[in-house]
Amino acid sequence: MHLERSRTLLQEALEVIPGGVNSPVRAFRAVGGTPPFIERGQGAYLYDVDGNRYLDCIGSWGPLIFGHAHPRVLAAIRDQLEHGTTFGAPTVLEVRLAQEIVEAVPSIEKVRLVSSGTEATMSAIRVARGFTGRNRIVKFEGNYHGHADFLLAKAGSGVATLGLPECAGVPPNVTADTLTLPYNDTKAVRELFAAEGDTIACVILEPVVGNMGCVPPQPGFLETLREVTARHGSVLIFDEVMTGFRLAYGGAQERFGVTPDMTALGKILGGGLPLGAYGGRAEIMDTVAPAGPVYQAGTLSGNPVAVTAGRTLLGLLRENRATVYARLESMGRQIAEGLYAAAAQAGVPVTVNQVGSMVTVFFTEHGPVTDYASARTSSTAQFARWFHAMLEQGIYWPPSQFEAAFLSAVMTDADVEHLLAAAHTAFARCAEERATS
Ligand code: KE4
Repeated sequence: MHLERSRTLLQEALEVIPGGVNSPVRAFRAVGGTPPFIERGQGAYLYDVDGNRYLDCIGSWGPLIFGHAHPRVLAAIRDQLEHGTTFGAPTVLEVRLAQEIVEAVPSIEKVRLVSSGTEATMSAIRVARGFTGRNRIVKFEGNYHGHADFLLAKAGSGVATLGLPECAGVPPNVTADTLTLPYNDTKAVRELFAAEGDTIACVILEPVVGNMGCVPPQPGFLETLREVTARHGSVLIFDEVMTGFRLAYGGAQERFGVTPDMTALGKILGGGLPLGAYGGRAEIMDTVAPAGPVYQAGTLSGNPVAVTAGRTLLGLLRENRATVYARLESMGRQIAEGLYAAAAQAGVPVTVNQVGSMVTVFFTEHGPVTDYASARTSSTAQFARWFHAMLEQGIYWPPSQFEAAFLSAVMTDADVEHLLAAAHTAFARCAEERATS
């Protein structure tokens, strides 16, 4: 596999863009090597500037559940472009998308569209603070909710990937009201709320974590959060930017049968274009300006082109609802079981976590991985070796131990076989390195 043109482009990029990338995890700092510069995507595949083809197991970090350049999505975008790209004024399109979100997501009675997942979570928390009149928020170690200052405490994703102790530039007073608990620690949640529940504005979490690698909620965890927040008048926020429309059409809250007070959305919602949303009970959302006193705004919020892309992708999911989630589930399970078997055959100890079409291989012999502490027992060096062995065989896996892979509905059985065959070779190479190191 040659990457000459990517190497050249990376040098140019480093001259004018911090780290050469517009989002840290893309830089391959956690795994080393040169990130391929991508020229185009088509279906389940990416093609880089050196002519290499990859099976895409990232899908732009979640949005592309039906793969790249889906013809229905492209056609809808082209049609909308003929009418213009943005108006900064109300349109029927955003009303229709809002109606579709209300219909799809159990917790959402009213919704505000924004342009990213960060905006969605940041705004949801401001609304929860405004609605309750309280300041303190609870998040969980290894959960990432975007890069709003007050959320960069023990975050996951790029913060975990880069091993940043905390984030420079965030004044201590800004995170002073951010309490962080271990994920899945029901006892710690109960103790905190018994002692101080009436001071907590909200709890925000990834109902299935993707940002420390895939970590599902233990039985009773979501139900406990629902119980204690209701009892103490705190707002329960599910950050479903990653899980929304992926783990079920109604997201993790539909899959697990636990309805939060508010939900943040992104990724799939935008159909591959910049779009996020936050919503919840009408009495909470009616505090948002201009209906109420909590201010939030955005020049391109509800952008008609992004809304059109998102509505088209949601339409594809609705049309295929009976089959697409079952397909993603069975493919996810087949890949998880196949990865585990391949690692066992090579004698490489791993823990594989999988929920629906989210999968992570943790290179640890100290499983199960149920929280950030157990996730961090993984060998990032072993993961890096495995990652590059997969990449050299044409499998584009997330370049971090602390991220989840995302499967797409356009992957074929042959793609799955290719992935698992590559994994066998990659684990064998890890075993050789272990033996000689
Ligand atoms: P954005 O601002 O990147 O659209 O969304 C932030 C966000 C919020 N909540 C969850 C659960 C998320 O996963 C994200 C963003 N996820 C990362 C991947 N782990 C995006 C990739 C990146 O940062 O480049």
